Amino acid sequence: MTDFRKSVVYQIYPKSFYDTNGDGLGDLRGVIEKLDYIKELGVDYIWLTPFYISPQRDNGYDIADYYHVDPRYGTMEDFEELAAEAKKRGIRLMLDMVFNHTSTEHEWFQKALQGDPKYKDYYIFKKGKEPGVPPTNWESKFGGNAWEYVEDLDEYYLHLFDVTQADLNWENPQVRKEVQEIIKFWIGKGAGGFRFDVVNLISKGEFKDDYEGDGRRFYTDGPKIHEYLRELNEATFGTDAELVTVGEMSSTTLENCYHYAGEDGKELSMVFSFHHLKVDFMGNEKWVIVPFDFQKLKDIIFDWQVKMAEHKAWNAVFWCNHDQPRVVSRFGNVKNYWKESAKMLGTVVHCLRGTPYIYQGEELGMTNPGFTRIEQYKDVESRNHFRILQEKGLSEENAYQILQIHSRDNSRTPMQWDETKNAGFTTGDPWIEVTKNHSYINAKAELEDPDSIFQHYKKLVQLRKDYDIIAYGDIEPLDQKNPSVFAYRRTYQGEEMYVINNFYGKEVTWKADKDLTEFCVLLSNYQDTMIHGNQVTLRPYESIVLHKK
Ligand code: TEU
Ligand code: CA
Repeated sequence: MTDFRKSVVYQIYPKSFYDTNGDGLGDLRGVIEKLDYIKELGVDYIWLTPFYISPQRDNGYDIADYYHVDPRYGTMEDFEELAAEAKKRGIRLMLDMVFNHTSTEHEWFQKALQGDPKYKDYYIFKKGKEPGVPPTNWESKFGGNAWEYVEDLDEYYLHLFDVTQADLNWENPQVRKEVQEIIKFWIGKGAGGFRFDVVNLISKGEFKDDYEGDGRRFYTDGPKIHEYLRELNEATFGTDAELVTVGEMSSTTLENCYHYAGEDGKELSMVFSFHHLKVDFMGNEKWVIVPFDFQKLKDIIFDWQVKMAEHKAWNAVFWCNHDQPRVVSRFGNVKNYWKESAKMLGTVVHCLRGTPYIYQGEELGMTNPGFTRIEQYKDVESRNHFRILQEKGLSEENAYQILQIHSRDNSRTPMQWDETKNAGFTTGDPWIEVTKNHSYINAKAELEDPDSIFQHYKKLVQLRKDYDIIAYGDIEPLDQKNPSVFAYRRTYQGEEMYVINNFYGKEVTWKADKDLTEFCVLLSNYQDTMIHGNQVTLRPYESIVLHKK
């Protein structure tokens, strides 16, 4: 049996991965063609973001038909071939399930709009507080009020995301039944697991105005969330221990995650939480420019590491996904220490307690593209906020600076396969521009270079397989207040591991509580190490993993 604690997951955003028919959009056949590349990295699972029928307002997170492959991505035969070819290589597919909302083009919503009472109750329709005033003052995560008025019905429907993403009514048992059927269908098609999109938002609490925030307190980790997850688990994936699940938990709490990802397996295998990726926000406000808070980053990661372990609950650990800027641009140093900092960041995450996720291109050290024109941005959230920021009085230049740092498109540029035009992603015109640095940041070059970021990630994946201490060991933060070093110790059955990382570009000497010369160096990002007794001198972004039996 594959143990998800010893596994590593590789996330693929098919639209930007590899295009096989020259239409500028990546496709499922593109994933099939690149399976050997993924195999080379050594990962166990691929998480595929949505490829179902969708108008693509939110790149597939707006699903109009859960049972069919969008022709832009291929056919059901392509999916089946992909599942079979992956299996041959010992790789399993985790499918992305979006059940907080559907596209407004979904048949259910279309029937609801026509006033069909059965389907109206699939969604959350409410009367306005008074003519012209939405039911609550909640804000959509993509900007503006979260309710949309439908004249024919004289009612509003809830959309926590885009106006074309209508929230489903999980209170309705019929909706929960539909969801179960969809999951069973994909298990039948060979899914090896699931990632559940914003799944902690499905249980809406009271519909009240929020005078202190944007409304999230009323629907995040809502009153029936654990009940719904247990029901789903029992009715579908819970019957097969081989199926691994991860829930995307928006603005969640540790207390809830102990249950979402508890050892009893009654809900999910593990959770994504995002608090550690808000350290360059102002509170919950992401559309600002502030330097990242290193102390906060460590405090949050360690808090989650230690407390989830105490409660025997399991984390997904990650820096990157299709909603986050590239980590080497965010916390590393692309200009002077691109390679060193990308490797260091990989090590920090992969030696933690939890299942690591690698987002396509992260293993190459791909960077933010630095777009300078709004036409280059495709993401609905980025485009909305570009407008909203200027409505608030920011200059266009300022709005661009913010997008360059925070836009979700930073991670959605095409995968950089080689140095040729369009980075070898497509022979046509790519749907989103390729980042210019593909002349040297690309898979072909890094597969050939024994010292590349790719090779470092490959070693990290292998280390988790070779050393049980990484998968099963306890974790203890070290020198947590150190202003530039991110260090921790893992322990397991008498074995010890030190993971010591310089997070900055200045040399620093770090003192351990014991003699480090007795340890073996398992991995580092320099040719040698400077260890003397219990002291280690760390060069810019130096990262060392030490082990003792
Ligand atoms: O994202 C959920 C989510 O709330 C964020 O990641 C969001 O994109 C960000 O906080 C906005 O600042 C999931 C998907 O990963 C994302 O791609 C979808 O757009 C979203 O749900 C809606 O389905
Ligand atoms: Ca294509």
